[in-house]
Amino acid sequence: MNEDRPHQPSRRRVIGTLAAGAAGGVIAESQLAQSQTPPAPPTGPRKEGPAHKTEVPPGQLDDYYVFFSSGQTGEVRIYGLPSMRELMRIPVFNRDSATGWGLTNESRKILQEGVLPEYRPHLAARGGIYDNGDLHHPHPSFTDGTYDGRYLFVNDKSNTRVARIRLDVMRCDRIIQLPNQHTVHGLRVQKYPRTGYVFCNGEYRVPVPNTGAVLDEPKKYAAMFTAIDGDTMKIAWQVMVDGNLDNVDADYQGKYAFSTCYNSEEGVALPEMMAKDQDWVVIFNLPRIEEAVRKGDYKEINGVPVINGRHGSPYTRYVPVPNSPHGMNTAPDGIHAVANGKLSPTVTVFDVRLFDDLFNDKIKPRDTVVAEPHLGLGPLHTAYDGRGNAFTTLFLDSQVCKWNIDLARRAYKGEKVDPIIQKIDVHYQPGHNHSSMGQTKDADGKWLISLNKFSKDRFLNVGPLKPENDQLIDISGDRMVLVHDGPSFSEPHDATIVHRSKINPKSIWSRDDAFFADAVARAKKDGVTLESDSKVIRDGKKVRVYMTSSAPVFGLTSFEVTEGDEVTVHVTNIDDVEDLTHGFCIVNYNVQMEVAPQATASVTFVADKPGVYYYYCTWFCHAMHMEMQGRMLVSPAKAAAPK
Ligand code: RUQ
Ligand code: CUA
Repeated sequence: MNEDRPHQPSRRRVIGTLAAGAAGGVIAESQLAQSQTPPAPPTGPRKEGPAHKTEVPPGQLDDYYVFFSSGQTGEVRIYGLPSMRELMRIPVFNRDSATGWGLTNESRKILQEGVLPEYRPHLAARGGIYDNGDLHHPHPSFTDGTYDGRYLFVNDKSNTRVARIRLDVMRCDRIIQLPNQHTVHGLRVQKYPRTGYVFCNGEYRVPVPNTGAVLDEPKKYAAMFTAIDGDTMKIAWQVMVDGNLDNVDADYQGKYAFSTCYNSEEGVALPEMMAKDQDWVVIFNLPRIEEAVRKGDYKEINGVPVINGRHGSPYTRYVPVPNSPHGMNTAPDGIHAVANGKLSPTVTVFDVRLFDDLFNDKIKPRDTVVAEPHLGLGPLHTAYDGRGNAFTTLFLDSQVCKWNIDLARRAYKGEKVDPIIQKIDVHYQPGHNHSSMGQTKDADGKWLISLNKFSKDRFLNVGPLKPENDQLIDISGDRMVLVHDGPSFSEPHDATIVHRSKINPKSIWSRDDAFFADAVARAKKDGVTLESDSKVIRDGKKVRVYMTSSAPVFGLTSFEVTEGDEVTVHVTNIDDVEDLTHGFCIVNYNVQMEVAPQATASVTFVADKPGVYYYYCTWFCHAMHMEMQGRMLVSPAKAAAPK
């Protein structure tokens, strides 16, 4: 064991360190021997120890899952916390060579169905699929105020889409594109009684409908607030608002959602958007909106009930807030919600219990504000520890500010108290932050991640394009302590930290999974049993190739098709050993897919070039993995047609 640890400190240094730290200063030989030969790390859940807090020794597991968005990369990344090791990537709006996301029939169907009919002709030349996405906000589904392990919902700002990821298999199963709306920026979910609604903010204002009849007349544009039913992934309703919509959150009572607006001026150029020093938060009254849908108080546009939520409507209230506010964050106490001032050094604290009175016109909009502490420059997002403290990122100051909500309320009433507890430098320019379980009523106040947009000098220089820096901060004590720098590729925009007890993924696929139900149905029509048959079915110019994969062989060592055939290859991984994934790639044919244990994956292409083309396994599965191969023989079209 010792030969694995060449950098072990010398015996003398160990004695010195231990002696300095020990109360009595007397170190027994047996203790010393123990310190030099640590026991083999146990497997299983991580135990709290005196070692460095982020260290998760080999063989031990992290305490939390972190779901990172990846911004313009368009995927979701799963990290373990506190180690901050990347565990997995889930392709969503991007293309992914490893898994074949965007190449397989199963993924293409999801991506194609996620395009509105009006945009399908526009994408026809690209196979009906968007190639890019801008994934900002990953939010898991709730039941009763905390995560329930069913789904993760994510937005695509760039093509106005929302995707759902199944947390049992960590794979995207549905995508929808929203009509009447231009971008989805803020995305959060209903926390109570369950999700329920997925709330989606339209950031840019456009003509509704956007047909070209209205062009350069910004006063005629509108932004839309959309509620998707997370169970069906259908749009429940939309609310047309004044101004625009940036970020959103919801209460713990299931009554209200609220969004920040940075463009109350309704401008289309920067000076216009910044003209006023106050914008607003718009509050949506969910029961009233549902009532409007029932009663028919809406206009149907592109098949969606659109409710008028502009100033003066019974469905919304607009609360003035300084100045171009950005993040919107509900506290785990179920009482407070914070709008982050961005261009104002303040955050605005609401007491959501006052919203009933506001909607009944018993109080004025600003009466719902119970604190507005001055924190520093560029407040963007706020996280919570569940003990009454809040942590706000200060973009311009490159700091995280810890402050106390109760002290802020007292200061707002005129008491001479300072709500600020501590400021810590982060590196550099933080956007989002997120605390462990902090967006649920189970906030546990242990960890905070600060997602910093710039890393500058923190890492080895990798050229003009630098990584970003996700810093881990220990918030379990009275003071914040920075414990880890985490470089990452563009752009971990936001993250959600979920305790591992909330999520329970499968280790191998179930054969009846809906993800490959289409392939199962096709096989059935062809009289093929996917789990045992390897055969070729010819149906005119269409050829369906079925084969199993079992380390280290494919069910077919070759198959023959004719130039011009439309070929669909189905591979079923009949290995049922955990982690025994196969891949299927055809050389020079733009075909590649991953087939995890007990999964079926399929891909369709035209065999348009005659010759011999090897297919091979791309996931290292066996000592004979290199030999896991076969040949596709494509005969020239002329030879196949007898004269
Ligand atoms: S917003 S950096 Cu796209 Cu998440 Cu605040
Ligand atoms: Cu199968 Cu490598």
